[in-house]
Amino acid sequence: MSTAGKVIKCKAAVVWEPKKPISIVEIEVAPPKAHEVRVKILATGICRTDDHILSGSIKANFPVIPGHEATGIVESVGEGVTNLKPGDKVIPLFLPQCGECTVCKNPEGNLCEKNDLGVPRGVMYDGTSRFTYKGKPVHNFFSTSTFTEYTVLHEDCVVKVDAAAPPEKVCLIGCGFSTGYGAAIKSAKVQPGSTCAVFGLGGVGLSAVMGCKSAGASEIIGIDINKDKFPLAKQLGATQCISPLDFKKPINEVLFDMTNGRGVDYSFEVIGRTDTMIAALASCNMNYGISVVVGAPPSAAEMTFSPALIFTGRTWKGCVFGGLKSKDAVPQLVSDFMAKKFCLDPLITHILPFDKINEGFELLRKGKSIRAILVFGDEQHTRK
Ligand code: PAD
Ligand code: ZN
Ligand code: ZN
Repeated sequence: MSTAGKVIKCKAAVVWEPKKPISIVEIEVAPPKAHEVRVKILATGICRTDDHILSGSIKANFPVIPGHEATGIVESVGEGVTNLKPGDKVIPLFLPQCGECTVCKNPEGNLCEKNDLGVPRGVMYDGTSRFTYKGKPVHNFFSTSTFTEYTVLHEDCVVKVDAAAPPEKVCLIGCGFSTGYGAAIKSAKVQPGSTCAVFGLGGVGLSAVMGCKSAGASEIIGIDINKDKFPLAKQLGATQCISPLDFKKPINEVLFDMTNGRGVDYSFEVIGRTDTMIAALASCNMNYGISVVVGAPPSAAEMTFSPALIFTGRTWKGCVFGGLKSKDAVPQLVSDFMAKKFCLDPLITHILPFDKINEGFELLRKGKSIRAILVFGDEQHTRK
């Protein structure tokens, strides 16, 4: 029996307030309005940004359904949707690409003006949510909300991908992989033969390592306080891995020593801390070095740093979603994955049934997982 046009009752992970465990409850998901699509989620990864919402370090409107890295199938479409139909395999886009705004029209821009990042409203474009719990509205998150069996997305925030793509793998292209890989190839534009330093070797940092490698960097130094991350970083392309805890001097001085006093050509902060953002900046060459902030800063953070660090010529920039235009990049990256141009398997350390979402977050917090992927229904039987 078709569910199109009807309210769907399904399981979702709701966060009622910061610092409280997620609870799985039955919610109601309204049908899509004009230019929206309702999507059945098949697999969704747990990214550190979701944990920032749970910890309260990034602002959100509560109650909220987090999750933004997923693969799904279109269940039904609203009026005026012409490029998607029920049954299409899709990836939600936490960074929209409307194609109309000044940023979308700028060849270098990717932060579409329709985004709901920064100070999120947690609702659809029309100011309302499609989610309710016992009749009361529940907010969405980053225009996506994927920790639910069904979600509703504006057509700017979803894109069709290869129907044959394995959902529990390509969901990473919806955030972690593209963010790190794009930071290296698009935002920093890493050149062949260059030296790179990646601060933070989680799912996003390891993807940056992969990006540096594919761009032809000759030296890639991985930095993390958790040495358990080193073997995988080396497998994915890091030439050396170091822990700041093993040195008395600041890590930027250690990196200068390792690069004949020149500093690295490119550095990436993929943790989300202000001290490591400054350390990463200070680690790159004082003149032509490029340092990219990828880690999401806490909403309330401010920092002080010596202007001499940039006066000499360093470039300091940040990027959301690796600087990639989401709707253009995601289907292409899925095709590249299907053509075996890169591998996602090493990033997936756990596949868990959706009900074990709190366990998935614990694994991330304890530094035991790279990416835990939550799967619904039959997908539970899919293994790497
Ligand atoms: P993760 O928690 O899996 O990885 C972070 C890594 O940093 C871990 O391996 C930690 O051990 C390590 N670490 C923590 N503190 C330090 C320290 N002081 N020095 C060195 N290493 C340390 O997270 P992730 O890979 O999922 O995400 C990384 C960041 O990127 C996080 O802040 C997340 O919110 C952000 C992000 N940004 C975007 C974007 O579009 N800019 C997208 C996705 C994620
Ligand atoms: Zn993410
Ligand atoms: Zn736009």
